[in-house]
Amino acid sequence: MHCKILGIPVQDGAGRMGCEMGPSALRTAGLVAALTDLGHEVSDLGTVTPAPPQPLIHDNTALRALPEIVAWTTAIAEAAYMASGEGMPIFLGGDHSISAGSVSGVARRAAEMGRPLFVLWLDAHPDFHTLETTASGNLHGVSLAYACGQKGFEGYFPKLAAPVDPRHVCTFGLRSVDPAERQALAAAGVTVHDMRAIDEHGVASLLRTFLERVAAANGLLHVSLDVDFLDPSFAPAVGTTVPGGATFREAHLAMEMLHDSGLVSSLDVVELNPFLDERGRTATLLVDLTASLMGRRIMDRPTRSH
Ligand code: B3U
Ligand code: MN
Ligand code: MN
Repeated sequence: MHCKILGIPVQDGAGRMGCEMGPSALRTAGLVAALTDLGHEVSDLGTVTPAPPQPLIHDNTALRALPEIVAWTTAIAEAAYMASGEGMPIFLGGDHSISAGSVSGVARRAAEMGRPLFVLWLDAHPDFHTLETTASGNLHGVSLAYACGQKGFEGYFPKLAAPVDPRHVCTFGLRSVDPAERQALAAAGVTVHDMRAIDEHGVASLLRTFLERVAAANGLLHVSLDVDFLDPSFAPAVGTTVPGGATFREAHLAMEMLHDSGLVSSLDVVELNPFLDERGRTATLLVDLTASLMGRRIMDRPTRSH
């Protein structure tokens, strides 16, 4: 596989500073070597730079850094479109607002290829607010809703070439959902596997069912990995820790199954805040999880997927 790494040092979408150091920490933790060791060709395409921000006014006075995030989204969507189609773009955040651009860019490419794009959103949060409903005003909380073509982004965020069908989205690991998001997820038909569902049914059965749907539709699959999907006890480097997250083995199992499916066409690794890390352990874990997604395994034996 040809891995194409893009650094996207956005922090204005999160409530606190530090995510701009995310790409550097992931590179320092050995991402390129981990992928090369697995036999992949790796191109580090460097750092995306934002378009110049334009003034924007919105009725929701809580919104923070709207012009900056819109400018980033424009640039990221273009970079994602250019990097996709062949090989495996890996988008290094940056906070989760970067996925407004990464998902919309790869969705445009998938539509041109005549393939449906599916999205697996590994996160404590669904990030399904609109510009009207977000109370925090932090725009890392709106990226999935935007990419799915939810209402209210017109005239602010770039027009979507190909909105993702919300019925092709699976949110996985949720445990912090605001009331407006709960309602919007249900209305849009997003698949929600919250931590309760993972506790009851396990990662393997829930993920297998989703992957079978992707395969049956001949879909492409974008995976968006928010650090807070993981339990903060071993992934502390994130601004929005929520207890009760995925364990070390649950996360690796998900990555190993994703690899075995052969369906993943692009990946986000987001919300790493190295300022909050403990001697690089979260960055190292994210590199190891990315390696599992790209084929590292404990024993040289394929996991049975059926
Ligand atoms: N839903 C809340 C909290 C949140 C969303 N994403 C993160 N935190 N990381 C909000 O601010 O929109
Ligand atoms: Mn998120
Ligand atoms: Mn989150």
